[in-house]
Amino acid sequence: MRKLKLIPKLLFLFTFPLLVHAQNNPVVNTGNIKTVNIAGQKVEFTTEHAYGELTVYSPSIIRVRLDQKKLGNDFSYAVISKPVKTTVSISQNEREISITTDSLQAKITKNPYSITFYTPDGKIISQDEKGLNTSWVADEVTTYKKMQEGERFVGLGEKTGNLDRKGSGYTNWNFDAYGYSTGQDPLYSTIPFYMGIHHGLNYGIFLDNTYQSDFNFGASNNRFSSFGAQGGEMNYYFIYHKHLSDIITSYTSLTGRMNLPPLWSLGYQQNRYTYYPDTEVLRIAQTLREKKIPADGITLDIHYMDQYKLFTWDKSRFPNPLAMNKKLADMGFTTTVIVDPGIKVEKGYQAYESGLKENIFIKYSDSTNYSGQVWPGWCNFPDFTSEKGRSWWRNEVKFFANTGVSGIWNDMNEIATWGNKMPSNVLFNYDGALASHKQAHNVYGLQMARSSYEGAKASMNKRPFILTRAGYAGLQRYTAIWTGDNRPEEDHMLLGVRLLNSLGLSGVPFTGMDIGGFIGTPSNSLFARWIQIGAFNPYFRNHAAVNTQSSEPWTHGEEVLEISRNYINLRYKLMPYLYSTFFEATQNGLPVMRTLAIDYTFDAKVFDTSFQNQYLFGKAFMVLPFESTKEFGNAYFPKGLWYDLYTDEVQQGETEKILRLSKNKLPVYVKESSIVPMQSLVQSTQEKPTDTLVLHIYKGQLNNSFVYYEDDGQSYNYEKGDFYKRKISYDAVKHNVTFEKAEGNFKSKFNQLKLVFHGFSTDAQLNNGQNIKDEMNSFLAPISKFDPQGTANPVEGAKVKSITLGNTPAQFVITY
Ligand code: NBV
Repeated sequence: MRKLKLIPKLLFLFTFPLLVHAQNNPVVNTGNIKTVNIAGQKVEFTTEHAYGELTVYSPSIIRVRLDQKKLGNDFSYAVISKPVKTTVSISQNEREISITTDSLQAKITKNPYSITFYTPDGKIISQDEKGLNTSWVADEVTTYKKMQEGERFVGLGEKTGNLDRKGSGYTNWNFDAYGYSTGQDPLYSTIPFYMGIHHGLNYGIFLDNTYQSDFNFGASNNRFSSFGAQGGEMNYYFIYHKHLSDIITSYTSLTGRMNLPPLWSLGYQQNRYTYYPDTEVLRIAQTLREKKIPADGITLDIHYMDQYKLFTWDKSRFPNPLAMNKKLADMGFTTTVIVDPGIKVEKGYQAYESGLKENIFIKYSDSTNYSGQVWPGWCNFPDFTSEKGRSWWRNEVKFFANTGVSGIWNDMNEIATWGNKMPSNVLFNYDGALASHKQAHNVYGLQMARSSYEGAKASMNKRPFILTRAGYAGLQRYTAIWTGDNRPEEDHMLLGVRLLNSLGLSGVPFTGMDIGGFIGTPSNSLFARWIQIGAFNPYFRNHAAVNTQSSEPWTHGEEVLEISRNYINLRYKLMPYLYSTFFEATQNGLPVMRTLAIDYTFDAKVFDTSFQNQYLFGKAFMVLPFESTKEFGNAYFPKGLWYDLYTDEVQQGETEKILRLSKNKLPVYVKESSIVPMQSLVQSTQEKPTDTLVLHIYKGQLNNSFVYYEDDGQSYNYEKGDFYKRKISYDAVKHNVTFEKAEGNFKSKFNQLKLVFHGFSTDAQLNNGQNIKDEMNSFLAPISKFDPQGTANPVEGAKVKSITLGNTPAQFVITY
């Protein structure tokens, strides 16, 4: 009897803390599902504490939205595609809702709401962490996913740290990270997209929320990975494919792909903070030509402006910019200029007055213009999140077209102001939705780059080149990006490689870093190594800050000059390969610079911190970046055969090897079965190479293909069919190389085809019976002998089968 009396007391003791917990709990969970409405490819539901929606975007993409209030206006600066009509079956019972497409399944349990994604054959790809699911702490929303055994994480754009982000946490809040440390976070741009890898499976998650967002890949906890934001909806896209590359392709089907760049932007770019006056700019250009350093771009930093006022030229430094740019163009150079968003508050200054009149500046909540201090002093800032603001900027940007400029470099667009503390009560139009700084901050840079792109495209009558420092997911549609104010340090160079690789994983193929390091002067050997790596970066820019030693390739002595020239030469000879690789990026979103994690996702070695910097440049080249101070480097060769670029020596895959390093040679290997088109050396992309396209073919056991692409490199005529596109396939079983029928109306600049076979046995026969034994020379001579004058063709003397292509588009096959 006494025992029975005790029971209510004990119950009270146990439930009391729980009740208190429930009443005062600052964490609000979604709770149980209350109502469900299935409509086509969509499921709408309400839970105890939230509204939800799941939409099938494609067989491989499912979008999830959750909010504490009714789901708002569906607007995104990142996502440009609508759901594709697809076969999907959606059903429900008391316990769960099941969604099945041809490639993916999702199950939402109802009590409480929780979602799990499965492969078609029922393997768990990703699941909400039981008990945590999605919840809110005040306005902050977070989704927690169970940490799978052995799970790795890659991507998230411009983020420091290791290739495998397991154990780290990151914040997205675009930040002017001057001289950042190699572990600093956040940096300049925000791409809230990552991929998880475990048990031979991989998936992608894109959180499309522009507020400050936070990602946790097992930092300070052993339970979950999570993603969330300081405000707005939980709004994420779940993507599943068998291959990481297909996930990137799907992600870029949502956020868009890069446009074909102007060919000159793939050439070497000489920058400096700052070249002035005009005679100095011309001297630099002239010196590049005299020293036979191929180059295409000269970039002008802030000192070209009159007191840093946008859309002006300093009249004493640049009395006739049009004439200067014309002289540069005659030498084969193209000019890029910097722009910052801040418009100087100054009575009578054209851009300020017209901005005031058009009422395009961002404002405090009391409708007065926000002022912040940057280079010109106090400035107002155009609202690029309004069509009116963008249209104003597009119009102003005509100024550059009128003065012979072809590239626009968007700087300081995080927004950076002195003090870096723009108040939260500054308002942005947000395309009609009106948003606070908190919501608009991370998209400001993207919208500025977009406005520059649209303005330049409309006024320059050719493909413009746009570069940005800040951005948000989808930035690849408008602009290239570089990694800001890095340091001339060995580990910064390698961090730069990882930043570019990570941007590539996150849908951005056109990326670069300041070669040599921005803040300070690199050692001669560091500069040499960095420029070698730069030749294998998508955007190849040499830049240095004001008050540092000048950074042109000739400033580090004769030896470094020769090394620089060799690698810049190689870059120019590879232009047909590179341009075709960029074309591929426009088609499928795959990066030009590819971490090995893309092709060798389930090989643990590629994530090893000793090997994590290795990457593929396009499909064919594996680049091994090592510090310039090292005498030996530990290399990893993934599955397959790898040819030393310089000697053709073959390396078996799935092996490690200690390489002896030297200053004048960057270790680069070519993947078996590769097809690499090259051209003769030119001093700029405006110079015509000889009419022979040299095609290097590497023997291998894999089938492979390469889409060769060419057009005029500058106009939009390719949109009307003026291109030359030809698929070339290597068949390891049938022993042949097939040139498919050429597509497009463009007449190739190459009339001759020279085939160079690597690794074929000495008695191999071509289809015409010719013995190719004596022609099996290496791709490039050893670097010490390699093209020292910058004039010789590196494939001179190498093997070959020459074919006159004429303009015949017909298919032909070469057997070996
Ligand atoms: O415009 C000057 C610099 C520029 O050279 C650099 O590349 C940007 O990242 N800019 C930052 C302004 C601040 C430099 C301290």
